Amino acid sequence: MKVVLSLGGSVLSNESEKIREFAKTIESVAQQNQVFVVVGGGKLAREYIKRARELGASETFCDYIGIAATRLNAMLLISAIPSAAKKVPVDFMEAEELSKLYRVVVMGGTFPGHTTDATAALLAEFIKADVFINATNVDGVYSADPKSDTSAVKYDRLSPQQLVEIVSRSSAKAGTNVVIDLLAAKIIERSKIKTYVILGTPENIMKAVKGEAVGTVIA
Ligand code: U5P
Repeated sequence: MKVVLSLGGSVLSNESEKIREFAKTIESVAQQNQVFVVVGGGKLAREYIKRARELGASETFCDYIGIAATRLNAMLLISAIPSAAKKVPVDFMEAEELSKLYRVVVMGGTFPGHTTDATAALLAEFIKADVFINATNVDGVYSADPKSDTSAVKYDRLSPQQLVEIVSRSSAKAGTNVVIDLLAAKIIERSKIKTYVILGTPENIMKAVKGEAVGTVIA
């Protein structure tokens, strides 16, 4: 199988032990599958973007700074995965080329205007992935933001169309922390990629790879 894993920067955290656990999981998945990992920018990206904005940078330039942070995080994860390509691909074609030589390819962002959710969905579309796993800091897709709305219900299963509908609804509110970005949802819809939105833990990643029920499945 070809597996695309989107690992949110918050999931990677700062502890080396946590990163090592994810690295071990990725290596174990890679024994029987081709694995592509897209790493988010996390705290590093947020801090640098905030400061660049204060200093007068345009939003596009801030995106470039965010992309640089995602690539730095990708290099950190690569440090813990001996079988991964050392090079961080800058686009999907390069990622595919590298995957012919390595079982694990780790990358960050590509171009401005979206988050690594969308990068990962586009990569999944490009390489015709069998499954796209979005490992984040929420345990699935909810009817509303579960952190601010206690009546929010979690969906175990959604169609791609339902996902687009939910994401467009929540992203209309300023400051809402969306579980997956709208562009990613649209890509999932147009290419019908089997997608899992899971709380990012090594155990949950293994479950999703095995096709077990975990988080929200979009199919
Ligand atoms: N970013 C992009 N394009 C990408 C990936 C990331 O512009 O392909 C920028 C965005 O500003 C994003 C930030 O918010 O880097 C960090 O990525 P993420 O952790 O939000 O996914």
